[in-house]
Amino acid sequence: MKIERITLHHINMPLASPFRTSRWVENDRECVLVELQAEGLTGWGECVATQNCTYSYETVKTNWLILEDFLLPAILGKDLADIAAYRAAISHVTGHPMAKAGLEMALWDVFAQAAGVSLSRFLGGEGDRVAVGVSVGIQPTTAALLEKVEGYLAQGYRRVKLKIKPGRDVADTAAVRRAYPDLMLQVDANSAYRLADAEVLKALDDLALLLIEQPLAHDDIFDHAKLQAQLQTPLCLDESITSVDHARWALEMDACRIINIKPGRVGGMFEGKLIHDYCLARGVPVWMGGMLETGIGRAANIALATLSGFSLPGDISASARYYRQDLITEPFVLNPDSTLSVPTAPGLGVTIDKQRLQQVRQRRQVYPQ
Ligand code: OSB
Ligand code: MG
Repeated sequence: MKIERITLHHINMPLASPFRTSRWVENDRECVLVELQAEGLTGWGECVATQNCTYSYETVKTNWLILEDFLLPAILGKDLADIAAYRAAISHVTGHPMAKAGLEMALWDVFAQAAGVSLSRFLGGEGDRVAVGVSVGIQPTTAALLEKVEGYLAQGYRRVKLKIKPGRDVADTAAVRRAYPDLMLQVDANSAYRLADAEVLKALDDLALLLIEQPLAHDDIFDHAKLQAQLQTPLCLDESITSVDHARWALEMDACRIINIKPGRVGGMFEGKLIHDYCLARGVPVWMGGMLETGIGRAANIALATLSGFSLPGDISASARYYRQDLITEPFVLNPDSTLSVPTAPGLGVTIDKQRLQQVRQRRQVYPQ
């Protein structure tokens, strides 16, 4: 596949409501989109970094810089046989998984289109729906949280993830558990705790949670192993797993018992599939994480989540949970069984709303310049 032309778009989409985690707030989704032209086909990709280095060190501007200076020059004008050839062409670039993943997504889209199949089938996935849940940000009060959760349950979500932080953890989670004894419930701390906080986290053991996500630092597998030894509830790592090697290290150390896979965090769907395959072989459950993606990144996440090892519901909610107006002509809607339908058209299977793209675009650059 001859890579002829790549256009970067810097966009900023207002979120329907602010999303508050333990350490930062997202008010809008600012990100880089990749539009790639090859042999008459157009592929789209989305880099998941936001404007601030909060979740990881990458930002919208570092994504743009790494793409412009290193990744695009490595493939423009080249003939790439497959995704493995792309990985080989950029193997000299250290780090910056989100920049790499955005470009890789556009290539997956093009290769699947060339094969005439949906991205789900191209990746080896099966089924026409994926089980999903909703990630609920930290609310001003416990009462507000209960109201928010009730609203999502009324919409049909059957799995809820609560963001927690010190001081807004056990009581909030216990209140939701009391209101919904059978709800599939889990929490995500985004690295807000230290190992010394183990006593607080142990109190969560009584709340029948599916998992506790990333309580400790983003670069710490060691203390997570010490923490897991003190807990009944499975730990799930998000930020700490950026490659299949990290997954292996974490599982061998018993630093977690479940893994959240985000293609953007691990450098793309290829690496995400490696983690999936590794965990499936070991009997370790995985689930699809989310980064408040637009319809483009959401379509990719849904496709990867059709692999058989994704046994827990993903953070892949309907478009309306994030945006009043998405970037695609047919937004994702929640099915009554708390699933989203898998696009069936070749490639990502979504159509970009060009008018919406123009409204939210801050900058556009075509390569080669
Ligand atoms: O830690 O999983 C996270 C959103 C942005 C950054 C990090 C995280 C999240 C979410 C939302 O929890 C998941 C989603 O619905 O996209
Ligand atoms: Mg997380």
